[in-house]
Formats: sequence, structure tokens, C-alpha cells
Amino acid sequence: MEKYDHKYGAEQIQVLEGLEAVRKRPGMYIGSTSVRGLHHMVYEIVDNCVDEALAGYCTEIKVEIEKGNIISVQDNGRGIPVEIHPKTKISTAETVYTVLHAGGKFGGDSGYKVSGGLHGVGASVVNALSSWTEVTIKRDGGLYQMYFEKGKTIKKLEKIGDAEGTGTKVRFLADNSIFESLDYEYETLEKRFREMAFLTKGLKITIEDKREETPKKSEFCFEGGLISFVEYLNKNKEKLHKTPIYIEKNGDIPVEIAIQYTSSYSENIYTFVNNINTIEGGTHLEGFKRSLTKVFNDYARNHNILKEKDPNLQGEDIREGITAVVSVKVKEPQFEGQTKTKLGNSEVTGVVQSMVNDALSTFLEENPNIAKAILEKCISASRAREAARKARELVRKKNSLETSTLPGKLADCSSKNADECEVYIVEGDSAGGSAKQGRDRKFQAILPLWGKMLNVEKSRADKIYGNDKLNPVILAVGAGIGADFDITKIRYGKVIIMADADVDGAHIRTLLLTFFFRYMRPLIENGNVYLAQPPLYKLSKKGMQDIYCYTDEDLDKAYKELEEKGIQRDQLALQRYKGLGEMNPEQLWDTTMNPETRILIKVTMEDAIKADEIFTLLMGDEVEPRREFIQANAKYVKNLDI
Ligand code: 0R9
Repeated sequence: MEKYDHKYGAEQIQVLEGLEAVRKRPGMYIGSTSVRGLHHMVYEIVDNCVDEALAGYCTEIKVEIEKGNIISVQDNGRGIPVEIHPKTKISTAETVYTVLHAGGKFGGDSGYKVSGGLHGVGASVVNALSSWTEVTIKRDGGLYQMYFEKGKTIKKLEKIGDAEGTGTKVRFLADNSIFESLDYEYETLEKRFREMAFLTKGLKITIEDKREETPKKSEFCFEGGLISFVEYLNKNKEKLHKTPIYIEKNGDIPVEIAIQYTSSYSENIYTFVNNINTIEGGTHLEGFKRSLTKVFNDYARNHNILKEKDPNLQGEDIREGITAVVSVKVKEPQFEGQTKTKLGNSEVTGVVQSMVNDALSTFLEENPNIAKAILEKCISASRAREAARKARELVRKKNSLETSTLPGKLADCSSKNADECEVYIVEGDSAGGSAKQGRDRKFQAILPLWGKMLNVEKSRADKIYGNDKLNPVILAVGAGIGADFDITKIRYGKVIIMADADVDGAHIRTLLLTFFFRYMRPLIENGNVYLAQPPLYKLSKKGMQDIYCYTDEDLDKAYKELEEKGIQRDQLALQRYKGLGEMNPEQLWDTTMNPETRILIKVTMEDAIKADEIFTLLMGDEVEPRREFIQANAKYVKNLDI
């Protein structure tokens, strides 16, 4: 590439200093330099296309991961303006790519910018953090192109030919001296673009991964918008009514909502502001919840479903089994909360509340059968809540009579400092015995579980209190469950599930994780839940220290390394562990419990939607989708004990 000879003016020097700051402290601008930050680079560019779609000019976005992890994003909008910008004296397009936050500042008012929201750092940050960036624009019959390296202009915008139509295409290679890895995860990008397509009715987004020999491709376009979104979320659930309830109002603060009730016991409400997932909720969620509670109670009273003597239904009764997506557009959103994903604008509460009041009460009056079906479920949820309260009281009383609130089977640790303490939840009494003997009793507690674990996906809270399998877990963790769960009360910083590496072990792991996900979610969100990783094999030989292998790959590697040292396979004894119970206390300590040498897998909540989907699928009522999932994923199953 031929170098351009620049004469930098004062404006340009400021620009270079700005982008230099981005390269010095990338985390400040893009969140982090891990794969998460890497994916933000793509979102940043795609957000600009979505803004153009929201302004009504773009109908299609194409994203490609080319060989060598080059990202290409193309839209069919108006094209970034090419004329000289009066303030910077360079083309508007170059300004957008070299001046921090210029896209937002210089772009016309196209409404509610996605790109002004959460990460909204602008194209210039992507440019600064890329080894190179190439921008091609079709506008006013011309084809224009410019080229940058590490944010510096190498080729200024020039007309390179004629063009039909309009649009913008950006290709960039993220800088591998800045990012930890350039390995884009196709599934992560795919999920995000699916979500964006749901949120922007009619917008077509395609993503193609050309890195492998056989490219992957997905195309998303949903004429139903949020209705399609809710149908997608509920695809494996039993629905109480056929089509989602849809509410839309395009006032000063546009609001769009889709709601569908299912027979499940969980509550799934996803909220978005300017297409950004507000994981921590905020004022829009508050308005929605308040309205739901009021409208259903009013309807139940007016139609004598709730009698005079009956208490009001509580919010949680009305939200049992709900799946809803709430999407609002706010001109100047204020984001608060730990991860800046909580909407703070107070004016939004009233707007959402009054519009849901109007639309939902009208809907219920016009659809009495649906109203009845939902209210029947709410009333049985309220009865179950009352029964759960009684069960909880009973458990509390019983425990206080017994003076100790800890379960009998728990071998507790001596330290009371939760930060350093860990509890191993162990399947089976024999493994529990080895774990008790092998542990470091100062900070490691052991809770053995046995027998058939309750599937919480198919039971309500009242069945959980007092359940002889789950109650010990609740008492040991010490922080309550459901709405009462208080993360500050946990007795152990690490809650470690230790189960066999076979089908039964996988089952107990899934049942416990489902329980934590539904009833102690903050424990997962806070990173307190772990899976112990017991070894699958032991290689031994007289005079040689035993070698433990945790995967088949580990075993192959160990054989190869030993061969290099002149030790052949037939000289080695191979033991395949069928269960934890086969290990003596020392072996269990060495391989699975010693913090210096063990492998723990941290359970994360990266994707609540995906997690909910999989838990519903694996633990819920519908048989056919579960069979399909198992068939489709059977090839990934390792360590299957047959
Ligand atoms: C492939 C990635 N696409 C983009 O980054 C992209 C930005 C963009 C755009 C406009 C149209 N399409 C775009 N694609 C645009 C916006 C406006 C007027 N004309 C075209 C406007 O906002 O008024 N721009 C985003 C910012 C700007 N253009 C600019 F105006 F600041 F330059």
C-alpha cells in the first residue's frame, strides 16, 4: 500500500492524539480486550447500520467473517456522507472514522440511535483498534473508498468509480497486538444479530463465517418483530394462549411489548432500550410490572374472579409463566447499575405503565377466555406462594427447635469466613465418605446427596421447601431461595458440584444447576457456582508418579510424552475411573480437591436466554424438542458411560 504524505493541521493533530489515547487505554473505550471486547468491535459497526435502518433507509445488513478473522459489514443505507465537512475540512466519512464520537455528533437526527447507547463509542474507536480498516461508500452515483492503519489515514476518501444504488461497506482486521485473541465466536455474533433482527421488524441481517472450508450462514428477518421474538423464546414451552399479546405505541417514547403466558413456573421478561439489552432492568421494567399487577387485579375484581374477601394477587403471582419482551426507544437514555444496563430515565415508568394499562385492559375485555386462562394460573400461583410461605415457616420453626440450622449430613469446615470457604456437594455416600476424609477441613465442607433429586422445572416453590433432597442444599448455602435469596448471607464463596463423569452424574449436575438457576440465580451471576472435574484415567507404573488424565486428549498427550521418554504403552497400567467412589481419600484430594492442582469449571450466566432455553428443553414437559436436542448434540457427548 502506497503511503500518503500528510501535512497535519491543528485539527488533525488533535485527532491523532484522540486515537492514540484509545490505543493506550482500549479497555476504557471498548470494555475489555478479551473476546468480549473483540465482539464489541463488530457490534459497534453493525449498530451504525441499525441506526440507518431505524431512520428508515436501510433494509439489509450483511456481516461476514472472512478468512484471517477479517470482519466485513455492509449495509444498503444512504451511504456515509462524502462531502467535505465544514468544521474538520476533511470528508465527513473520514471525520466519522478519525474523530472520537463523531458519528453521533455529526450525524443528522435520525431518531433513537443504538450507537449512542451502551458501547456507543463510534467507528473511530474500531478504526483506532484495527491493524487496518477499509471503508467503501456508494453514494450520489459514485463509488468512494478510504483506508486506514491503526487509525491513521493512509488513503483519504477518493472516488474510485461509479456505482448504482447506495450503501456502506466496512472491512477491518482487529489489531492482534491489542486484543488477546482474534477468534470470533460465530454463535455469539449469530445470537446478537438474531436479537437485533427481532427488535427491528423487517430488517434482514445475514451472517456468514467463511473461515472454514464449509462456510456457516444464518439469515434473520422477522416480519413479526417482537411477536416472533416471544414465539422463539417459547418454542419449547406449553403455551396458555396461541398468539402473543402485542402492544405498540409510537409516541414521544415509542414502546413495543409482546407477552405470552406458558404453563412453566418461571418468569422471563427481557427488556431493551434502543435495541440494547438492559439486563439490570430499570424504569421501563418497573412501569411494565406495575401495570401488569394492576390490570390483572382490576380485571379479576370486576369480573368477580377475585371475591371481596380475597387478597389481591401479588406481582410475582401474575408473572409466573410469563414470557415478555419490552422494547422502548429513548432519545437520551441514562444507563445506571453495575454493568450500566439499567435504564434510569424516570419519565419512562409512567409512559410504559399508562400505555400497558390501556392496551392490556382492552385486550383482556376483548379476549375473556385468554384472561380466564391466565388468571386461573395466577390464582394457583398465589395459592402455591401461600403454601410455600407456610412450608418455609415450618422449616424455620423445625430448624430453630433443633437449635442447629445446618443439615445433619453436612460435614462443615472450621473457618467461618465465607470468602475462603467452599462446600462440595457430592453425589453418593461412598464418594462423600472419601471426600470427608480427603478434604482440608479448615475451609472445605462436604454435603453428600443421595437418591433421586427433585426436578424443580416441574415443581412450584411450595414443593421445594421441605424437600428432603434440596433442603440440605438450601440450609448449607444459608442464603434462602427465590425472592428471599440474599447473596450476602452465603456461607461459602465456592459451591462446588462434584459428580461422576457419567450419565447419572450429568443428570444430577443438570438438576442442581436448574435449581440454582431458578431459585438462587444471583449465586450463578456472582460466580459462586463451580463444577469439579474428576479425572477419567490414571496411568501408573512401578517407580513412577501416577499420572491423572482429565480428558481423552490428556491421555493421548500423556502416552506420547511417556513414549518420548522411552516408556511404552504396554509398560503402563491404565485405570479408567467409573465413579468418584473408586478413588481413595488421598487420590480424591490430589486430583479433584486440592486447590493447587484441581480443575474447577466456573458456571457463568453469559446468556440468560440461552440458559433458560436449555433448562426448559432438558428439564421441562415437552418431549419432542428434547429428543431433537439430544439427537443433534449427541456427537458432542464425551465420557458417556456405556
Ligand atoms: C457498514 C457500516 N455502516 C456504517 O457505519 C454506516 C454509517 C452510516 C451513516 C449514514 C448512512 N449509512 C451509514 N452506514 C448516514 C447518516 C446520515 C446521513 N446520511 C447517511 C445522518 O445521520 O444524517 N452515518 C452515520 C453517521 C454519519 N453517517 C455521518 F453523517 F455522521 F457521517
